[in-house]
Amino acid sequence: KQLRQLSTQLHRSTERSSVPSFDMTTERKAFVDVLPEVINAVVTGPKLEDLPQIRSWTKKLLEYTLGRGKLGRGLMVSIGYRMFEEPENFSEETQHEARVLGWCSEMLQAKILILDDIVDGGTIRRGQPCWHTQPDVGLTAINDSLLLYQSALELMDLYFGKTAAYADLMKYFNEAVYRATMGEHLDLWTSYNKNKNNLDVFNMDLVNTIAKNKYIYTFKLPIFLPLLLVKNGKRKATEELSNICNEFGRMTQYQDDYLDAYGIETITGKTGRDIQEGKCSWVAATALQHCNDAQRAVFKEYYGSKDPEHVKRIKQLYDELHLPKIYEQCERTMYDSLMRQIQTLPYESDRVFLSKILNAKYKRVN
Ligand code: DMA
Ligand code: MG
Ligand code: MG
Ligand code: MG
Repeated sequence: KQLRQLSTQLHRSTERSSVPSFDMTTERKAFVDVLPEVINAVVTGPKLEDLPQIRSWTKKLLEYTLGRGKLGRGLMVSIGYRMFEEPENFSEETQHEARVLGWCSEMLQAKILILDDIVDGGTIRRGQPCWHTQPDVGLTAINDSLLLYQSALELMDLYFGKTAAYADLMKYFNEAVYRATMGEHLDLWTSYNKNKNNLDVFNMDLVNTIAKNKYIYTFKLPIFLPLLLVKNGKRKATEELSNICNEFGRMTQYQDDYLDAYGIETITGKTGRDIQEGKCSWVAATALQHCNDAQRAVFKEYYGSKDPEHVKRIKQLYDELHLPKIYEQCERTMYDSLMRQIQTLPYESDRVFLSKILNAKYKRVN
């Protein structure tokens, strides 16, 4: 324990005195302003030179799927660079590259969401019809999802292909995609609809395993990416930071699941489908922890049905079990525990950065 204290003191004595500040509105605008350059770089890329049809289709695809997101991942990359870098090493050129990289992580998110909406039967995303429901798209959306992701990889090749960070960039993206794909697999294959009446696997452990995999690309990726652009960034890419990212992912999944049942569609920009699809969500697993036998029978009978009356009955059960109150307490506990973990990080600017993310996510409604 003494050694740990000593090492923390040593770290703190070497940390810089001033924490870089940023204004969210300004940073968001600067980030959004890079999008036309990013789209242009993709469609004027060498591989599309003789393919005008693909050029215009890709442009349409990128504009439609990137335009209306919350941009949380992209902003984490761009703000992460500013916050993780020592002021004397900061450069506007690298800040610009961080924004491009931020858009690559937004493209990965858009790729995942196109597929997720197909397999989950989604219809509305970010307040507009899902890409696959567009009249001229349909199941070609599967190929578009790949096109979108390959565009992100191409972009990274164009901007970072000759840099020392390139191999690690690829490694991080590959890991994130692999994990998200495994998370999606578990999410789909453990649904109640696929295992009717078998609630053995429907528990919080499964919710957490799904979350851990699904959300690597949401926190670990955009928080570790800027460390590849920071001078000596690797020394900050610690296991402690990785654990914090996992906890962020868990909290985000619980929130996403809660908002699926209790969110307001015009605010979340999507339609809740977890009850209909029989997902092993935080809400379902928590409900089962609190059910008596009669309530469990109701769950067994009506969960995983598309009949609106059945969905209503499940939501009524959630209300009877006071899910909103349980959620509020659970979110608070996770917030406190994450804040404590963040305060153990050795650099003040990192603590400030991660606390800001946490405060922005806490009690989110979309
Ligand atoms: C999909 O989970 C998310 C990832 C990370 C693959 P989800 O289906 O619960 O997302 P959403 O509620 O946005 O459809
Ligand atoms: Mg899904
Ligand atoms: Mg979904
Ligand atoms: Mg969801």
